[in-house]
Amino acid sequence: MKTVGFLSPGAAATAIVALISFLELVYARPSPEPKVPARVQWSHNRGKKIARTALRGALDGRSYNTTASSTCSTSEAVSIIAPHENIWAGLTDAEAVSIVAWLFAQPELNLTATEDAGEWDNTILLVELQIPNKTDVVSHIDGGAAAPARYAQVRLDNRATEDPYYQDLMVGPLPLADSTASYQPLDYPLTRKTSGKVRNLDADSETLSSEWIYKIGAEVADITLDLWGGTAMGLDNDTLDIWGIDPLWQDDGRIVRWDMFWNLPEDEFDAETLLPLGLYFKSDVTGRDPSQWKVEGWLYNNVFYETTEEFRAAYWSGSIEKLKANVEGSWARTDPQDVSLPYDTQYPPTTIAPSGSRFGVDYERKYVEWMDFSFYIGFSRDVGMTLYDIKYKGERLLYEFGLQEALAHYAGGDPVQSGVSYLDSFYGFGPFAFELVAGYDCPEYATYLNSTFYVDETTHTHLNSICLFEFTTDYPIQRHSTSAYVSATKNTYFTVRSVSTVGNYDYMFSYSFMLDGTISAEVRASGYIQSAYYTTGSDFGFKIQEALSGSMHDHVLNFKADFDILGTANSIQLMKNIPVSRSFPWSNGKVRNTMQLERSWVENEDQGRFNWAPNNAQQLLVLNKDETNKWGEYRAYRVLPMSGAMHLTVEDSSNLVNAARWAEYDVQVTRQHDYEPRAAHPYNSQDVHDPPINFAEFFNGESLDQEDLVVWLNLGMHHVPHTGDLPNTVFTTAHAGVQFMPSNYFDMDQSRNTVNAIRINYSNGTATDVATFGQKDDTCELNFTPAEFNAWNYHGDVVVRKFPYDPNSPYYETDAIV
Ligand SMILES: *[C@@H]1O[C@H](CO)[C@@H](O)[C@H](O)[C@H]1NC(C)=O
Ligand SMILES: *[C@@H]1O[C@H](CO)[C@@H](O)[C@H](O)[C@H]1NC(C)=O
Ligand SMILES: *[C@@H]1O[C@H](CO)[C@@H](O)[C@H](O)[C@H]1NC(C)=O
Ligand SMILES: *[C@@H]1O[C@H](CO)[C@@H](O)[C@H](O)[C@H]1NC(C)=O
Ligand SMILES: *[C@@H]1O[C@H](CO)[C@@H](O)[C@H](O)[C@H]1NC(C)=O
Ligand SMILES: *[C@@H]1O[C@H](CO)[C@@H](O)[C@H](O)[C@H]1NC(C)=O
Ligand SMILES: *[C@@H]1O[C@H](CO)[C@@H](O)[C@H](O)[C@H]1NC(C)=O
Ligand SMILES: [Cu+2]
Repeated sequence: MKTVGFLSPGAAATAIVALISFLELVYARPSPEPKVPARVQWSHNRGKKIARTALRGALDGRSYNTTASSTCSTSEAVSIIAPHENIWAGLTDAEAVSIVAWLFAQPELNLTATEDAGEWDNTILLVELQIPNKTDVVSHIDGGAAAPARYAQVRLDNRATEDPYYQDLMVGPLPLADSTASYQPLDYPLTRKTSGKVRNLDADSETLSSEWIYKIGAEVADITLDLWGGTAMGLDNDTLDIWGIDPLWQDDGRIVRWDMFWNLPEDEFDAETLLPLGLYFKSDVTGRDPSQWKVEGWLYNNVFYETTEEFRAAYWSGSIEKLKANVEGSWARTDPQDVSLPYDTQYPPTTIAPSGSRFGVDYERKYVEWMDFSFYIGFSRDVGMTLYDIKYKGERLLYEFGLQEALAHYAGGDPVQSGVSYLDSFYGFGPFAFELVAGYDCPEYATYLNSTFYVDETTHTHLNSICLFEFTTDYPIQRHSTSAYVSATKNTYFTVRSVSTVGNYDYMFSYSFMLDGTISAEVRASGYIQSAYYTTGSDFGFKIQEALSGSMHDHVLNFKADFDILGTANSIQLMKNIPVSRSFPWSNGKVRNTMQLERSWVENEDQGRFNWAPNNAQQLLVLNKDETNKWGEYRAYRVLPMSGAMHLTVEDSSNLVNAARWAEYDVQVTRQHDYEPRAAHPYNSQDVHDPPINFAEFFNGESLDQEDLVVWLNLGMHHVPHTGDLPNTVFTTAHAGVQFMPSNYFDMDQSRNTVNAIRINYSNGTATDVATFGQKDDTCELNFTPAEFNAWNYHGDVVVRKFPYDPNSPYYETDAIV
């Protein structure tokens, strides 16, 4: 039952943004001192308060202060207790320590501590929770069965051999006990059954730099000095760098690289990927013996030279035109420049949370409740944040929702741009989910969580790397005007967000929850583009500087949405708007040109890979055929692309072969199997012909009729960088997203459940009644200080050594790719 209260005519809430815009505050000054608080008066609507039910009592302990002039709350999320353990949370410190020690005690693994290891030693790359099988988790959390046994996933880097390989192992059960602890190859999640092994093409990275790449740089130092006044020889005074394709060419049993020269920026900005120099060389680096590696040619100004001697001879003969270099400048620096916008130095409008956070978090278990939604947060090295057990009004909608892989597939007229197709989980999203910047990445009042990942016998903690917040949009979720009244409802939603900076690019991932029951995932890209030397021509990009081309590329990001709509027996219905010519009993025998609906089912996996229909004409509905609403319609959730629902332009990519078959369609539906938990493996790039996970092999004609289904969705951008990508790509337009919205799932719109709505009756020029439905009615005084963060609290990553275990000497260290 709603309690409805009325405001007297004329009393309206004051817009806080207007007040704050008038505040005189000094920001970002170089001193860690807290600033003097400014105080403003925040008037709440008057009306009757009602009990909040959403947090199931968690908030009931807080009294709503109806006394005027109390201080506005700035509290973090209410601390709550999750209904069950977070089965997907990582290993505890004690578990990680015990596993590392146990691994070192297994003589046949022949492990060397990373600190002491060279290129011919075996090391541990990863110790992480092996995500338990869905089947076991569901029978535990729904069926009351015992909690599934915990195992660790261990990734070894076995380099004490001529044929170096990575190997995935499963170690457990946890806690490790001498009598039961064992390890076994982890290949059930892989389509390739080779005991979890995949070759390591990166085993000799140090030798490759010192004994190969820089030696070649030294061999042509006469030319690089003449062309660009610098060298790339592995010396401190180098002003050039050399790097190239990823994945390496892997055809005909050979491992072939293309590398190129880049200018190193001399200032502190990370602009190297904007400074290509247009000189490329090819080398065959098959095997582990550098004496067998061969330079196979040079490319400069679109002319190919078969040997270094041929290139040098041509160069010094004067027959080669010296091309312009890309050099740093203000165009590549992200600090503000030419600042002269009107009123720009005044504080911009901002949002605040005057009542404090209106949601609950189990900080320890990383469990969240907001309004009628709840979910658990998992975090892994490969993909960063994943959401589990997403429920709405007590029913599970999604068992798992998260990123699987991100591809940046370039193309170009030169072999390096043509050869680059980054599969970013190789680098990992977890290690690069850096601390968020309060007030910029998330609202100042957000609640933050840490995330932890394993590296080199230590655990690193990214402080404040996941943010949780509510936000009220600048538009209502509902409104309607008549000649007698106007009604509107605030659109307040909840977001969980993290940002991973994988090399030059920053990916922002946001999962949001709306009052109507909609869930969305969005990804945005910023950071530095990877650019091309301009001689590649207009087929592959725009010219964006004197000697620079924006290198065209497709970003394709795959998300796993393991729906459980009213149980795990689900089907996919496609419903299309189609044009028809049709006559009706009332149309006098005449055919009318009109439209109608066409429905079909995705029967099996042979039909399970498809693209969104042109003109957005097709709806994808996930439903349980046995569950209908009051009107006999299926209770469904619809998958609705917001923008950037797409697939890879390149067909049967020469770079990727079988390593990213998941990128080939917009939407792909499979039957859920415990042995198909992931669309991609981080080492797919190491063996593109026969990768550990070939997604195409998931499709083997299985029925999709009333089965447990997984929808694999691709989001991304066809990115052709233009001058607006300099110095950085902007989040406003480099954006893609998808919504899962209730479609006949309820008997009516669920956003009617919020009291944050208004109806104003009016007549003959005046408002006659104002209904506010019991919105919070107290007045508080806003202390603006907490709404403005203290940037001096930014820390970077905290590291704790696990082997030997040294919990009492944490230190700060942040590793980025560049
Ligand atoms: C309510 O406001 C009064 C007056 O500002 C204050 O003394 C009291 O502590 C507040 N109570 C709560 C629970 O915030
Ligand atoms: C164990 O690793 C070392 C290098 O750390 C290597 O020299 C040795 O051959 C390896 N032993 C076996 C049995 O593989
Ligand atoms: C870089 O340093 C080396 C010695 O460390 C020196 O021989 C060389 O001339 C220097 N190069 C340049 C470009 O200054
Ligand atoms: C994050 O880690 C820091 C340092 O260990 C700790 O003080 C803080 O309480 C952690 N935050 C959360 C939300 O757990
Ligand atoms: C998970 O499921 C796979 C595939 O059915 C199975 O091979 C594996 O043993 C299961 N893992 C555990 C820990 O039970
Ligand atoms: C005006 O508001 C009151 C109170 O909600 C309602 O009873 C009445 O019907 C409204 N009048 C119109 C014309 O909507
Ligand atoms: C509207 O208001 C005006 C003046 O406020 C009054 O003269 C007029 O009679 C009103 N009309 C109706 C229909 O109530
Ligand atoms: Cu891009």
